[in-house]
Amino acid sequence: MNIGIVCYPTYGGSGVLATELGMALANRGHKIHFVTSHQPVKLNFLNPNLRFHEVFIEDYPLFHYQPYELALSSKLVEVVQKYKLDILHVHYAIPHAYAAYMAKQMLKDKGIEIPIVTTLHGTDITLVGSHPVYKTAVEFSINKSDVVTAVSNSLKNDTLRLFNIEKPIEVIYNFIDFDKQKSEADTECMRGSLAENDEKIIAHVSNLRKVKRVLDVIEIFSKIQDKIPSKLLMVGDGPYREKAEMLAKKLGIKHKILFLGKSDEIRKILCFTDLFLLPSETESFGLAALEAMAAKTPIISSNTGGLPEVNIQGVTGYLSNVGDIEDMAKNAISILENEQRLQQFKMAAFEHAQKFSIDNILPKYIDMYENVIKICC
Ligand code: GMT
Repeated sequence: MNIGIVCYPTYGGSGVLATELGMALANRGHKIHFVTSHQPVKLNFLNPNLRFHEVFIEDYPLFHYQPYELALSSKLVEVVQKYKLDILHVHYAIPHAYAAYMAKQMLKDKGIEIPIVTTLHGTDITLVGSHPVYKTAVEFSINKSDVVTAVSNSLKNDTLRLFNIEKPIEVIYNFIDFDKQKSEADTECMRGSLAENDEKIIAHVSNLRKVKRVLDVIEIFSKIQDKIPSKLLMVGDGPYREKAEMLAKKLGIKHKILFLGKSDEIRKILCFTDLFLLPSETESFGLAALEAMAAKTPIISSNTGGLPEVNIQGVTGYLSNVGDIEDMAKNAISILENEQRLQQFKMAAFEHAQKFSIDNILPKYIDMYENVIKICC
């Protein structure tokens, strides 16, 4: 198949998932065309089946906001025609589903029919999409997509609750490529000089936005390190980094926390991590938690959104109400204080992560593409 993929090219979960999906499809012989504002950060160009088409925006002094949707829909029309695409798959509804619908209409005028798949990832529905300033257009463009998928049952239910949706939503979970995970991690899991031998390593990976409750991460760690010798690795960058550093300083634990910034070596870091913290306000799936589990790391998370579909209470980790840092710290300590229990949780996390293996999930995307190409247009 010739597949066009639209996504945010940054470190966010939806862009990472879309890029991994495109690369996996390319490895299986499909021709993949990424149409994005910049080169997706994780895109590896060694595969001749992968192409990247940059959406340029022409600036003009009159514009207060640059009309990205217009530039994207024009680019999609060009790429669909030139490379004879069979399908367009857009990740994150805003504004991609809307731009794809416009492209579809323009192509129709030229006698070309193309099916559109929209994958909902989370905040495009929960935090941003349902806001009154966007809701009408988001609802319209979801309803105009030929197929709609959501990354968890929880996100599907949120979409049906928040919008008036006239079509079925298929749940296709986020996935993990275990072979890649293995090859990118150090075989020996080098802890390097990050922590002393008697210290446990705890990690948080995110874009350090408000929704991730980054300050809770610091508070939970503060309580853990009172009882268990440990270090915290904060991976990623974002608006709450400075606030988190200030809180760590105030609590007198700054020397126990390493702010590593954005990293391309997450799999190596996870390899020697003992526990992962994800106390988010809302989380449609929690790809970061799945990546940690695939690296044999148990999860202490909130019980919001799709997290209970990924992190199983008392098996792969523990879940608590949003903001309940006491409970999260207590659960973390109970896992870390007993080496045998820690090993049990590590193995259970790894085993449960297999459910989301690329081998189980990729065929669902391929079947869905084949069906929609057959019936649509
Ligand atoms: O929250 C993020 O880190 C970024 C955001 C995105 O859209 O890029 O992630 C969302 O999509 C991920 C991939 O499907 C999910 O695993 C995340 O749970 C979801 N984030 C939220 O719902 C807050």
